[in-house]
Amino acid sequence: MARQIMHIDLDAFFVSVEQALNPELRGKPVVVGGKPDRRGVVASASYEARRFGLHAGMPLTTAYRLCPQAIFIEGSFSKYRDASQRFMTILADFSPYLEPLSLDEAYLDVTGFESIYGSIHQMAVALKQRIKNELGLCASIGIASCKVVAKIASELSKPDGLLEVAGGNESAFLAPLPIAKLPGVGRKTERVLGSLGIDTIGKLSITPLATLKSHFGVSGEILHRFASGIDDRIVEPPGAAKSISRETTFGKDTRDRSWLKATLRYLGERVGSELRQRGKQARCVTLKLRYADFTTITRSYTLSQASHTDQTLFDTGTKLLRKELAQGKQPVRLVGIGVSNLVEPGRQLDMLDTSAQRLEQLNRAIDRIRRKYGFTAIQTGRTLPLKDIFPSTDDGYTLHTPSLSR
Ligand code: TTP
Ligand code: MG
Repeated sequence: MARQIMHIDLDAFFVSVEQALNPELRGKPVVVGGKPDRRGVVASASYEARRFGLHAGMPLTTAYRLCPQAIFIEGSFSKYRDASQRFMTILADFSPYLEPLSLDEAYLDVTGFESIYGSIHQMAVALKQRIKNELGLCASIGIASCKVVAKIASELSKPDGLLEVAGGNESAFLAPLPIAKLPGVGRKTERVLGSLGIDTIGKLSITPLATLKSHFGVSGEILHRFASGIDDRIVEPPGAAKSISRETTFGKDTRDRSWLKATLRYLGERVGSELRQRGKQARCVTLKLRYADFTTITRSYTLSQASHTDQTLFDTGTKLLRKELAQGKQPVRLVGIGVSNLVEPGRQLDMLDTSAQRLEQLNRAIDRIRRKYGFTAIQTGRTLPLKDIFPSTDDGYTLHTPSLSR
């Protein structure tokens, strides 16, 4: 079933909270950030102030020069935090699949909710209405089949907007937009794309992948996917993925290292694919072993650089395994591998060397094949021993005990 995702962002958030509390400020150019003689910058500008060219990040002195009649407010964070909490509580009333992104912004997975509200559009209308009634704030909402399109839609619809991009229309919707509208395209990327003659998302989407990869490494692939309206990141409630792990108990206790490694590799690939699916990288890898006498140990290793490749998980897992088995304990009953300390991918443009890029591309390619043809459609040499032992389904091997996850 096609997904339905909403991106909700409050309009001129800090300013609007002030205006909701103080009617005198309504309909006027208002700036939150501080008095104009201060060295700070504009945190939020009302839409009336934006008509004078004011925007977030602008020095207050410049803002004053452009619009001396604006009302400049210091602002107080506790008010905004309270409003944010009430905002998120309202969203959670509409769908439990809520992923807050910042104080005034969240994704909501509303797939299937049309049966309750008549349509997703009507659901969004009801949501905006409640935010207006209870908080006195305006929300802009984008609705689409994936996060990136929903986010762009909500921004385009501002202020007080509601924009739905019908499934199938994603690329047509994105095509005419300037590339700067694409999340992840900062000034630097925009400049490089500009030098290649790419100024719209449409042009970006028809640029050969190889060209983008040669300039941006793996980020080039993400740019390309986003530009085509392809984004399979899920809406992830906070805390849902503090860690990801897979473990299994053997049919018979074992000391066989190649067998242990094959299982570790397989479980690591399961963890890796979920990690990439969630769009995260891990800083910590943990090996779990249970011995024949049920003693259970975990050993963790913190990576110097967060990663989400199967290779890193396996290399780190086997390093921990080798160290542990060197102690010559009993046969192993259970093996597991997990990742924690999950982070958003870093600024990859700066950091990636070519071998890391190749690995990452390989992982993406494997993920694509597996999404299409099933998990065991493609296998690494390491996991081959499992092939003769376990039956496989589209979802992977049926291990002796299910590979538990959290
Ligand atoms: P935004 O949603 O980016 O901005 P906004 O809500 O003021 O305006 P709109 O969404 O209608 O374009 O950020 C939300 C709040 O975060 C904003 O009200 C103030 C704060 N903020 C800063 O403190 N500094 C900044 O540079 C930005 C962009 C936002
Ligand atoms: Mg906002």
